[in-house]
Amino acid sequence: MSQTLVTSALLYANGPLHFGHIAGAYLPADIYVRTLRMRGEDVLSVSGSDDHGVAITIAAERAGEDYGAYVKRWHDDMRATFDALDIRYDIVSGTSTCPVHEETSREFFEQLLERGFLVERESEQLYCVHDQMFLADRYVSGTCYVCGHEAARGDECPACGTWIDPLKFEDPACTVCGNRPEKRTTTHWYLDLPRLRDDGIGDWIRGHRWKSNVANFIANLLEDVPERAITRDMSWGVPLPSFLGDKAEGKVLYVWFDAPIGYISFTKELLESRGEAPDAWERWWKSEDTRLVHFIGKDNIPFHCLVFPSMLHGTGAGYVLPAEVPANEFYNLEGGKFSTSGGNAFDIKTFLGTWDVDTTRFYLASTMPETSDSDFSMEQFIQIANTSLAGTIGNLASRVLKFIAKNHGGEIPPIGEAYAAEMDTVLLSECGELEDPAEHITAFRFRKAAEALVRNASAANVFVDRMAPWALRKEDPEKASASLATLCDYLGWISRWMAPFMPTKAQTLWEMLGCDGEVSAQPWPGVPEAGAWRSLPAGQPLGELGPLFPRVELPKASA
Ligand code: B3M
Ligand code: ZN
Repeated sequence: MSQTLVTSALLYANGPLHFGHIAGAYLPADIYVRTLRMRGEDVLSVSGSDDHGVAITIAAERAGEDYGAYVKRWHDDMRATFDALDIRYDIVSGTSTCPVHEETSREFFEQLLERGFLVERESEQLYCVHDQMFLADRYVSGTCYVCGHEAARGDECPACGTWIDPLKFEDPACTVCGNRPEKRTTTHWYLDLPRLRDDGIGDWIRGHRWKSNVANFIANLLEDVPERAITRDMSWGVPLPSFLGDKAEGKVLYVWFDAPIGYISFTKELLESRGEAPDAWERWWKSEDTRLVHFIGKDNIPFHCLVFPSMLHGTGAGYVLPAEVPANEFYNLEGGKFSTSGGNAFDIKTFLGTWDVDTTRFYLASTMPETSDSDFSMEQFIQIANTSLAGTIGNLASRVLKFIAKNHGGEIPPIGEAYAAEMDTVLLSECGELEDPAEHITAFRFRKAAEALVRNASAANVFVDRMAPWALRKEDPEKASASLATLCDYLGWISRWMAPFMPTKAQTLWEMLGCDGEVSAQPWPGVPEAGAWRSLPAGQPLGELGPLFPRVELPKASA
């Protein structure tokens, strides 16, 4: 039986989550997993924090905090944001705290070394005599030798995106003390990407069906793929295997080497915590039945479509390769980029103090940057909340349920055999085309899925207008009652369609209909088929009614 293993990018424990991350890699994963689960599929979902790397050590040093405490603070903040947004994973762990992460990462190193895919080299690196350390990545800065940008970092130029070789800087400076470093010899291990490409990963990449925006990105990647150093001279990270002896001393794995392995170590941690057998994780990671799906932002494409698959393949240990990498583009804040460091970001927890969580989730899903960059706009947020949610779904629920409360004693009216077929024909084929939102969700078209949900609800509003039960009640009470019973059943479908996007509101609607249990635990309904879709019994008492989606407006005086 097929099973789906879902991962969301491990966020650097170096700042808060913003809506760009959420719309990019976390909310789509959550909606996807909720949908698959309702469809009865076997799913495991994994995420957490990426705790290593120079960006983090530098920031912790500046904050005067020790690395572990600094990372924990941001890790906890990430969890709190997931909770606030109702984004759930089976496990949210961290690469510095997961008890099996070091061992798992070193095993990768050993397997790759053994199979000849790691190359050991002595090379010159920049060394700061003042701070007595080699200057990995961002510990050195200088003028970019490609574009002339003055604040290029040792790993990358923020202006032109070049992967920087810091030895080529004419004016290198230590980021910590500002002094000019000198060159010293040190040993590092390089991942032999050219060999891995020729060993089969190149063919796999060329033969794989990628999402179109991903395909464009990786088309050029293979041509002149370089060897990449996967070790660093620093103390924060995963220490190298001890059998390497002295030359490995004071070195750790490069953050981008150990981070994706976190997906595997977190899976092990989860299954162990559930009391499963020590090798239970292999049922997920080494099974032909697994569909591995990585939710990421576009800046992580090379690592998830080339480097990590190369590592998985290179171990020879039978790991699955990703089936889908639904990478999203960037999500901008009314035109500007969401950036934690640049300060141009909403604090999500503060935002949710004012605005409803499910409305926020729905808005983000409706504007997700699936195929091109998109914008978060407060004006559009209000508009979608008031038209799609309050105006369409909320209005439907309220006009139907209030009417029943008032005129039918608050109980679901009987359908009456005489009218059932006619009601089906009118609602299911004459009021608009109904679509199964899951068809879009499983194809990673979340915006279309959100539209389908609203369109399905609009069809019911058309049906209400056509039946006009308030008028029909006098001429043909039985037919009026049949139309209301039909609408109640249909609202039951809407609440199930809503559940992956808006779990709390879906549950509220479910309870308004007087239904028991969790709506998210109901089977996914698909689209209704005439004659075979009703389930609510006549006479079922409605639950407590209230506005499902109150209208919203921007505060008048916003300072
Ligand atoms: N931490 C980059 C990022 O947060 C990196 C992702 C790792 S995924 C294994 O965007
Ligand atoms: Zn220095």
